[in-house]
Order: sequence, then C-alpha cells, then structure tokens
Amino acid sequence: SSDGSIGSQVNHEIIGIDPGAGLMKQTAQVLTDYDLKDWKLVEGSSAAMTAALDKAYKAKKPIIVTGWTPHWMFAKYDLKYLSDPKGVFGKDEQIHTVVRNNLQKDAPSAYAMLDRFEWTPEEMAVVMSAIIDGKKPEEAASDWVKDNAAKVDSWVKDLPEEKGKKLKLAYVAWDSEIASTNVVKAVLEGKLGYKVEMLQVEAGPMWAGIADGSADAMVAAWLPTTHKDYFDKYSGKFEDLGANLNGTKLGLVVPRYMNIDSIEDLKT
Ligand code: PBE
Repeated sequence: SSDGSIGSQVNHEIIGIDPGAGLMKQTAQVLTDYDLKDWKLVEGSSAAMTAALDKAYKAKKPIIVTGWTPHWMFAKYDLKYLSDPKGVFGKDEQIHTVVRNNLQKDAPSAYAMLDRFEWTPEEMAVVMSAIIDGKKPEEAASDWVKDNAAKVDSWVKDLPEEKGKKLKLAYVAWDSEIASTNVVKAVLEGKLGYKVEMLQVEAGPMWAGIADGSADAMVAAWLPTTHKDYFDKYSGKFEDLGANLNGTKLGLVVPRYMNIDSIEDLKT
C-alpha cells in the first residue's frame, strides 16, 4: 500500500543482521509484543545492514535497522534508537570474555591476559573507525596496541611468553567483535608469543566451539540478556571471565531525519 505510513514507506521491513544474533531474537520478540503483524525482519549480515543504511541515508530515504552500541554507525551517521516502552531489548549489559574449560591449565598466560582484558566503548571506537576508514583490521588493531602501551602492559604484566603455542579465537563478523578480537590477537601474538588463529563463525557455532573445546576463547559474549539462550544451553561447558566492556545498547535504529521516536509508532 502507499498510505504514507512508516510501514508503507519502508515496505514493512526491518533490516536485520545474521540470524544467530541475539538482536534478531529480540527483534522477533518486538514484532510479537508490539503486535506488528504486517512487519518482516529481513535476515542478512552486519555488512549488508550497514550497506543498506548507507544507501538509504545518502538518499535521505526512510529505513529501520537493527543496531547496537558500540558501533561506528553512530559516528558516521546522525541516528537515533526508537524508544522501547515495553523494554523488550532489556537493560544495558556487558560484553564478556568466555573461554573453554581447562584453558587456564593449558595456556596460563593467555588465560590470565584474557581475564584481565577490558576496555571502553571509546577505545573500541578508535579501532572500529580506523577499520571503516579503510585500514585492515589487523593493522587497526596493531596500531591501537602501539598507541595504548600502558593499558596493554597492564593486561600482560609479568606473564611469561608461551612462544609458538597455538590458540583459536572464535568470533562473529559483528563490527564491534572484529575490533575486539583483532586487538586480543595482536596482544596475544605480539606480547606473549602465541600463534593465534581467528575463526569467523556464526553466533551458535561460536558458543558451541567454546563448549566443545574446538575454540579456546571469545570476547564476544553479550550478557546477561542477548546471549542468554547460548549461555544457558552450554552451561557448565565454558568459563565466563566476566565483562570486557561496559556500556552497550541494542535496539531498532533509524536516521534522525525520520519522523518517529518509538517502536509504538510503527503500528500506525
Ligand atoms: N550484536 C553485536 C550481537 C552481539 C554483538 C548485538 C549484533 C548479537 O545480537 O548477538
């Protein structure tokens, strides 16, 4: 239809990301809880979502995407979260570091570094922005490590090198996790001598890989809400080393030029 409603303007589509993301489950719940029957959540990837956003934004067209903080999109475009009066997207949570059982015994220095690893959304933003400006992720990460020597030293202080020992870091190609995983790899390799392989997978296989020991660690666990299903499913089969970043948010995101403010506004 072309009745001029927000729904008809965007074809009743919300541009989603990879189906395994917690954000996708929460958005599906939003469609139910707000009774948005005509609406579709479009599956894709982080990269496809940001490409669609970029295209719409440049044309000043309406678009609704699933989004999260920390993300470079908020620096590059003038955006807003739609308010969520029913609280489906939950409260602020943290990004946690999660490792396989027995990693402490098998790779004590890596375990200790991963346990100490923590940074801020502002620090992560530096790496994310460098990547979106065209730097290779490894290069953006190693530059950040060079520029933040004091912080990096606090993660590795007094830990013995384990030259040549292999480690596998699992991650999903979410912009925030591309940044964090590359920084952790740069530190484990550059400061502690490990040989680190990065395994890019979907969210389900990332958790499964830690639980079955085929991956050693990940810094991409959004808890306590977004990855609750995975956390519960693999309970006892991993070790949660706690938060590595505070100050996250998830929700539906639109360009500020759009004349809506709340998820409730999608109903009209
Ligand atoms: N995210 C980014 C993920 C966690 C990191 C919000 C897209 C998710 O929804 O599972």
